[in-house]
Amino acid sequence: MNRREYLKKSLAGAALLGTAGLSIPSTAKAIMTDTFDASTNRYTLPDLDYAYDALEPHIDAQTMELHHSRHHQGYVNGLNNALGKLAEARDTGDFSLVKHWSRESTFHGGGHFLHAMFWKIMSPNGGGEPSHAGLRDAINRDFGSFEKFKSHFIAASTAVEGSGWGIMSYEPNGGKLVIHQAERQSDLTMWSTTPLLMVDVWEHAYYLRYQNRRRAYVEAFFNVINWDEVARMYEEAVG
Ligand code: MN3
Repeated sequence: MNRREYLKKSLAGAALLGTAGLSIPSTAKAIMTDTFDASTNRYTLPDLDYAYDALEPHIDAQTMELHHSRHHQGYVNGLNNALGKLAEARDTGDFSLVKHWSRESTFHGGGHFLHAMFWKIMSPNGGGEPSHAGLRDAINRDFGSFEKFKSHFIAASTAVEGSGWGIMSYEPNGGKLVIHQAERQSDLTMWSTTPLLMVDVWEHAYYLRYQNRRRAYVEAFFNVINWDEVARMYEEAVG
């Protein structure tokens, strides 16, 4: 996709966001669909909507160029590589490295998604406070005031242990904005996903019946999956 097409799609996504209020998932979906090239089955690095020096003096041009062209590209490559290795494992039936490639796909997938969104939520014309009434009201409601939100966000972002992110998210079940931290990209969540199917693998979920045989428990779990409910949630997530 060239820059013009990407911009057009981004603008369409922004229009959608306007009608849906705080519809962060639609932005996430646009990122993950716009950067996926179905013809090669690979994710691609999205163009920025502005020049590398456009965020000066707040973020310098060299940092932006290295961050986008080297670091983000590295996550895109890592994600494609991991997804390829997992496809290979499905073909050969050799899942001996599934833990490694699952970690890699989550780490790099989280990195790709968060960086693509990071570029989108910055602008040379940014700063100040939100003018969108719905977002302003939600921040006031959920954090007390814009100033309190800002203090909280800065404190949480500054205090991330090691590498990671400070994040404000929409928590769709409670319908609230939340601030949280991510260590590394993702430990171990991929932020663009809406959970549809999950199995509790804490020992408390299976130890009495299966002792340390977690795999037998997960295999047995497939006998009790309510696929009708999974399908209903899938329809909701797809919209
Ligand atoms: Mn980064």
